[in-house]
Amino acid sequence: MFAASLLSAGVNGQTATPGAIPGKEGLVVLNDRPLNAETPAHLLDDDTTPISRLFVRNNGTPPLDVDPTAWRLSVGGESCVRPTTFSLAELKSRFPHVSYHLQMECGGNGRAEFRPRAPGNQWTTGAVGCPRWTGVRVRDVLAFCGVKTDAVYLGYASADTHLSGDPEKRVISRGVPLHKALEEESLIAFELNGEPLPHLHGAPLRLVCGGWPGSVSGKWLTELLIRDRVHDGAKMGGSSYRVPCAPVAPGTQVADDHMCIIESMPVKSLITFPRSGVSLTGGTRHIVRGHAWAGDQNVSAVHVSTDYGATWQQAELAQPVNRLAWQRWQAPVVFTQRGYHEVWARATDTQGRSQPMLVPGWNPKGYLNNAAHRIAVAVA
Ligand SMILES: Nc1nc2c(c(=O)[nH]1)N[C@H]1C(S)=C(S)[C@@H](COP(=O)(O)O)O[C@H]1N2
Ligand SMILES: [Mo]
Repeated sequence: MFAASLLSAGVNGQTATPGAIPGKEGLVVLNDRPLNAETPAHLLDDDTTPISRLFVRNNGTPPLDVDPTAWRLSVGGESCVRPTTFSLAELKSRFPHVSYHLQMECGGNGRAEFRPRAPGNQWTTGAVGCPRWTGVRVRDVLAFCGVKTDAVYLGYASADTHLSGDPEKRVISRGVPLHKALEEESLIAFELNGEPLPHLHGAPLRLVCGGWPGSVSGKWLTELLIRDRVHDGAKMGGSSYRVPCAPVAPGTQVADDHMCIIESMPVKSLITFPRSGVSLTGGTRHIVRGHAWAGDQNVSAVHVSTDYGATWQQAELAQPVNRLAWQRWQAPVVFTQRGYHEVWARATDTQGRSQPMLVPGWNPKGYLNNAAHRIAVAVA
């Protein structure tokens, strides 16, 4: 085990509580009220993240007794021409069904590494996944309901309840600018990997806008609001899912009006094979592999180093299966010396921006840590 040397490099040293969440094998529970759990890097090796390995991020208490036949989605807001309420059956029968692999990463993934410490779930590397979502396009539904020319934003409302139990308080009600909502991959999803959406992931309906912080993808979706202003629901203001508009020194208190909403997520990658801490034989080729993603952009290159960044080799990189899906990379490595080695991976997006080696821009809530991932291996 190399936990001591890689404590800051991911969930590598941590152990999962077996069976802590039914159906979620090997996830590490960070909080049980509300439930939040992340996935160790080596369990994210699949091209399509299985439901059993998809992280869980709840801000409140999921709704009880969800009856899909009684579920309603209402579309309205001041910039909606024809406010309409749909049953699940109406949504499914009225609009074409589409499926996309969409990567979803929590804005706070990597928070555990910020110093001074940022409050909130101490995610290491595992609040990310790329499953296959099926649903109807947001834009088809909005076209049906009519969008006024002054519309700028789409907000959501959900059926989960506030931890305080106060029914007046909304847990979270965020959204995206209209241009993001109208992309062909933005979905109102009812299936995950070909199965009905599981309860923990927002059954029976959720919004999915890939490449942006997971918080824009509202679960247990009850309402869409076509807004003539930036949506002002719960967790749109203050320091929630926002970062200083201009960089600040670590530990600075930042006034609300100097905070800006996070949009597309930055370029990032994971090493998903081998698992950190394994023993490998020296002198032979080993394939190191993982995934890389870059918000609204594609990844243009991934580089791997086994000598602490002194030299880098370019990995083989696959195209995404569709826009906003993560991309598989792999590289052969040979260790000629015995002992302790690290493998580092670093991705670059199509605009030439690479992952930093160290934690980037401190911010009050610890968002957007896209530092390079590293693992350790023992060479015998
Ligand atoms: N209604 C509702 N939607 C929500 C949340 C929530 O707490 N309530 N959490 C958001 C956040 S912060 C993230 S990262 C993703 C997590 O989705 P998952 O739990 O399906 O992985 O859901 C988003 N949608
Ligand atoms: Mo999140």
